[in-house]
Amino acid sequence: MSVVRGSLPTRNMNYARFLTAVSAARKPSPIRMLTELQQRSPPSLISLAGGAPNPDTFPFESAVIKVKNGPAVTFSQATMKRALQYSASNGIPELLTWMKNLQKDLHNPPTAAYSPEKGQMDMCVTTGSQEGLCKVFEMLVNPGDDVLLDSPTYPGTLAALQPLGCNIVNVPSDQHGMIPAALKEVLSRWDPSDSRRPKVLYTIPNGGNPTGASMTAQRKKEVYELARIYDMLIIEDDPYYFLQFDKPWAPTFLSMDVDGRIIRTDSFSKILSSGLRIGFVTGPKPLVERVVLHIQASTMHTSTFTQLMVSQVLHSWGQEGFLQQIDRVIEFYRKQRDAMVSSAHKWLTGLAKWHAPSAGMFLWLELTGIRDTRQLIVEKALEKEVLLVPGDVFLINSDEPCPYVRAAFSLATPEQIDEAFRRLANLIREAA
Ligand code: 09M
Repeated sequence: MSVVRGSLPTRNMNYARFLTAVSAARKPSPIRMLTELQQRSPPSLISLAGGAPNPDTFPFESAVIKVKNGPAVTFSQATMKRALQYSASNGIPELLTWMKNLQKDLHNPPTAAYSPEKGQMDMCVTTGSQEGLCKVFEMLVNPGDDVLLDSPTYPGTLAALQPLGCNIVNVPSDQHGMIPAALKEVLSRWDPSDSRRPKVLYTIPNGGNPTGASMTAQRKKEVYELARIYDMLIIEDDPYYFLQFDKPWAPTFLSMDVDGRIIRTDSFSKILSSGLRIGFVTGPKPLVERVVLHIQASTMHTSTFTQLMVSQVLHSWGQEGFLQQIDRVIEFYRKQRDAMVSSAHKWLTGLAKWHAPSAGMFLWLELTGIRDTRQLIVEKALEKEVLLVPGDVFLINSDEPCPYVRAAFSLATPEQIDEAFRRLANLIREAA
């Protein structure tokens, strides 16, 4: 054991300890193994082994997709054949390599230099980060397990977790996300050697959905140290990482990961396209491999077409061009945020409370004098022609009353946002 960066010596992780029986039982596809054998053989080999269809029979021939800030994406006939064909379950190699380089440049994860069994950083492509999250939870969570997260949280996470029959334990949070002292308090229910202690902690570290909260580097360090003491994995769900309005961006959990206990989900949904469905899981190789085996048995892989399209744009931009795209997106959302916050001041002062978010696309409003916003939104808001998400959908127990609503500043124009808050103010005045 050697002492690196943190206060505890680095641990040899026992990844098998974290796997559900279902995940541990996954085996590589025998046909895929033959394909790999074939790739290592001389071209004189005649293979009748592959079960892929013949792309010459497909109707699509070639494509040119114009790009706003750079050369067009062009699929020649040969590229189109590849785009229309099955591909590797972990993602197409050129996209994976590009992303691994980006991940190393942005986060400099200590695990990049580790051996595979010790938790070397690995990545796979997923069909949006939602697929990655869902498969990560299914890999790790057994019925009856305690899973830690800071609620209110993203309903997609609750939807993936709750059917697994786990017990979701809330860790208190504020406008800077999960509170380390509160986590310590929650964890004090267990002994660090208790076999029933929680194995998994989930959080959205930047521009939290729905709260807009972003964690400071100090908080992340403290949470990471607690995860080390209790030997937990941290799922860092960070789709709003690239939507941080202020630079330098806060260091990520991945950047602190001396043990190989961080599973990070990234998403291109907020920066390149949500409909293309491109996300990434980054984590220790023994765990990423399990996610890939699950992909192999379910979707087989994310659309090759979509991956090639994205990969071509990234390669033509280079990292610099990619970061310029991010800057354009940030500028848009920063203006939107400013517009929403200024309309909130104008119309909602005294009627609601909020913290201006430093990342993401949401403002979390606590409505004054309203115990539960569900009825208000479901019954009265539509009458006034304004729609927000009632806060209870983000709670572990959605039956609890919740005085909050989530307002997204992504799609409405500043004028629409202003009018929406004028209408909301009337609604609150009438209801409170
Ligand atoms: N609302 C998300 N969030 C959302 C939402 C959405 C249709 C999606 C956090 O595209 P992916 O798979 O990379 O994103 C999944 C995801 C993961 N983690 C914290 C997220 O906020 C996406 C889609 C309609 C409404 C939606 O409201 O918040």
